[in-house]
Amino acid sequence: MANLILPPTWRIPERKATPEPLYFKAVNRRSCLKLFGAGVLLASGVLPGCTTHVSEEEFAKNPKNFDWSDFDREVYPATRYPEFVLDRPLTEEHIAAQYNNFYEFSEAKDDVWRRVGGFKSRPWTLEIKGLVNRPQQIDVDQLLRTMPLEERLYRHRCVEAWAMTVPWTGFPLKALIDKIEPLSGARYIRFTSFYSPNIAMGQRGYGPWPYTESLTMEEAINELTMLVTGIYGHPLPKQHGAPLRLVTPWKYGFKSIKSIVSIEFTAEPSSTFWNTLVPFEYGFVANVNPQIPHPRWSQATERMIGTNQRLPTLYLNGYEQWVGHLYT
Ligand SMILES: Nc1nc2c(c(=O)[nH]1)N[C@H]1C(S)=C(S)[C@@H](COP(=O)(O)O)O[C@H]1N2
Ligand SMILES: [Mo]
Repeated sequence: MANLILPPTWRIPERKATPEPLYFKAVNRRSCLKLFGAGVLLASGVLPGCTTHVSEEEFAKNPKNFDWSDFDREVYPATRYPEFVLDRPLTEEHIAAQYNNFYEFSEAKDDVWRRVGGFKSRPWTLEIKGLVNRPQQIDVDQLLRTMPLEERLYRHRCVEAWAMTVPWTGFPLKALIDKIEPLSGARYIRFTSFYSPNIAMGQRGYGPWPYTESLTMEEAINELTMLVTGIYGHPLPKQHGAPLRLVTPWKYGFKSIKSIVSIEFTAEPSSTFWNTLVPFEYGFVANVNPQIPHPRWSQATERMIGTNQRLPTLYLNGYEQWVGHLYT
């Protein structure tokens, strides 16, 4: 799928050489053929359909994308938190699960889900460090036992101008922050993703790896900010950032760092992956704002994945009522 987030100078040459629509078809056809085998495809006449997506049933049969623990199976689905209602339909699960940004595994959005099989998301330890009273290492199952899991329907807006609406399961980051008692000097939080270049081939390419992100403390304790462990009523599949990722729905999607291994409380803002790699295109704050165009495209509208419907982009992605006061 088109790699927008990187400027043209970073794109791999073969992709630039082929006009985009042709490239899409070629990739999808190749992947489809791999998945089903050419014979079945031709016999069933499914081939033209392969320019879009594999079926939901086929997706569910891909067990390597799930490392669920026994405890996981007990806690889902979590109760839906009614406060967050959507102005648009939910994105279908198999659509969201096959269109991902996860540069550790692929630059192409439509094949991340096929490349995460070798990644182990369990057992998983989250390290909490820096300016806190209770630095600690927590096993993710243990964390799930102690945090108030709930489901929320959120909009998600990528900086590349595609969007989706999904039911996340997780807990407010504030619930964790309250337990670990940050020191008064802690003004920012730095999140770090895993580093396994043997499994995540993308980490052999341009960096700075591992992927990092950062929020101010005010943003981190806002009730919208979630640490997410599940989606569509079950634990996260790996392509969505299992076993634990951030979700800040009023910011562009690149802030919502996946597969987090550490949370560090700091006095100063820290460097982040995209801001370091392409500082002139991706800022630290990264709030959704239709009036501030990206240097290479407009942010005034967004394309819903699945339906391709074009919708106007809202200031703070429609979450002004919750977070508007942080930016006046
Ligand atoms: N570790 C890591 N986290 C990441 C990314 C990434 O490449 N690596 N991509 C980000 C971007 S640009 C987006 S839009 C979202 C996509 O989340 P999704 O694939 O679950 O829709 O993840 C974000 N978190
Ligand atoms: Mo993104």
